[in-house]
Amino acid sequence: MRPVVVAAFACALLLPLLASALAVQPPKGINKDFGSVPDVVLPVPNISGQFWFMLGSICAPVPADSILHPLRPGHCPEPEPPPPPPPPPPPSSGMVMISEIMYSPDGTDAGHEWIEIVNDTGEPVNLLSWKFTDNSGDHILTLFAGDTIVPPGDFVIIADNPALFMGDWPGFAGTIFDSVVSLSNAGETLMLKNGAGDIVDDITYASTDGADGDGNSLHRIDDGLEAAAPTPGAPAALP
Ligand SMILES: [Ca+2]
Ligand SMILES: [Ca+2]
Repeated sequence: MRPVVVAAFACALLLPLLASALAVQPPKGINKDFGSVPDVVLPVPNISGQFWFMLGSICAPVPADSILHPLRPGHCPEPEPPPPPPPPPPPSSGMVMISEIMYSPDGTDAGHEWIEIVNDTGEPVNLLSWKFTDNSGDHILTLFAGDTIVPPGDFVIIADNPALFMGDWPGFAGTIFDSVVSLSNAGETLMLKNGAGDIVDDITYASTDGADGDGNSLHRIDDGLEAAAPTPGAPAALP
């Protein structure tokens, strides 16, 4: 007879006798990690008081950190169902778009023009390698302050001259990119292009939209533009 079989018989025959001799009540369950259904469940203590149990012909110890479950005779508890998967992230509901245009500041235009863009995608967007495009071509974005990764809902500024922008708006504490922002006071089409060169957004403005040198800027409202007081880094505050 093979040693394993001999051991199984020894467990099956001797350990119940030992349990009876020591008058120790068997536990009411077995470790949940032993998920298979045994024909025989026979908890018995060994000499040191450690519990063992029978799974068919296998004599196995109950781990010290086991969790005992109520057990019907001869059956293991059903394994716990896996936890439900986490809910999917909210779908992208919007886009990265130009949200505000300061094309004709009150006073000198040169160096004081800027645009604002908003990440309305619901996910962080990295603007590294993106470009701002106007009628004079593509313009690279150079990070001046903040981070190229824009959290969902955040606004960032693309300024022609970040130092002058900060002089005009000293309370601004967000991300600023330096680029070429020299916008026609008559109007033109502005675009954002991602790192692959795809056009992510485009908007066409005209002086007839307003905000031509009167201190206001143009705010993106739905698919249109509306003149109102500038709000760099914040949503439009329309009257
Ligand atoms: Ca201008
Ligand atoms: Ca704004």
